[in-house]
Amino acid sequence: YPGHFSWEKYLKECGASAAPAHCFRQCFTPPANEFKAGMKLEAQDPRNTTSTCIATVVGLTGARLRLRLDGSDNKNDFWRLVDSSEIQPIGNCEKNGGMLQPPLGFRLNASSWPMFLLKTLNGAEMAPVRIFHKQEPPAPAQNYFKIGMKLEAVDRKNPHFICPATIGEVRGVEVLVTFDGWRGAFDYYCRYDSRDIFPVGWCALTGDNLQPPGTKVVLPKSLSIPAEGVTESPSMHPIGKGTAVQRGRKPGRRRGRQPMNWLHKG
Ligand code: MLZ
Repeated sequence: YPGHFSWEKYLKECGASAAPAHCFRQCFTPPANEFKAGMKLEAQDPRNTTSTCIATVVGLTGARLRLRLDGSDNKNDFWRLVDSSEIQPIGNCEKNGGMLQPPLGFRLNASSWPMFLLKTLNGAEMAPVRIFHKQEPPAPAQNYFKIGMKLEAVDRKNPHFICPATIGEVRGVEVLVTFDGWRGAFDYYCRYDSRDIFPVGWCALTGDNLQPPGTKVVLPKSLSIPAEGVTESPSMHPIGKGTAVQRGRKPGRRRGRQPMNWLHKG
């Protein structure tokens, strides 16, 4: 459909190649998502990972769940793959001798937690054990990523987004995930076996919504903001006036070549 991003065209245009599937800690065929909105489960509190809380599925996107901790607010939703080891059926914590905890930022007084728990679970639709995946896929034996390989990655600042990205650096067990067309604003380092990175084509398989690349151009070194300690000279700013370099695009005027042939037409 119009405006849909095509990896095939984009890879050709960039002269780049996709990171092979064996680089990733993901299933070759994405896990089925049989969860429904409203179902409850146990999840590790992302802000306090030693505590197990009750969470409600508030949304579904591809092979991921949008989760909200019961007793928390709606400003701290988080996303988990359905085969994540950080989600479990209700009853799992107790079975292993643990105790369910109130989330960080519990709305009520801590002393009302036992009653809150009772009420939140009473008559709740608990996600059935059979729709959980037995295990997370195993991590690849080593970091097989190479600089320049393309992938799909969770934007950690906007974790509902999965976006086209490029491996910018490989450092031991870590990789630098750089988001195409965003000039570094969303880049991060992660382990090669992070569950936030996926092979090209993942979203197409899961039905998750892959964002198109940004349209911001990487400025040539000669136009970028000088490093600290570097004295500015007028020659450093061959275009425009003023001290700060114009990094944003002026309305109605596009600077440089903007190939966007990866948009399907019609
Ligand atoms: N509204 C935000 C979304 C950016 C998403 C970038 N993902 C790599 C913005 O335009 O800043």
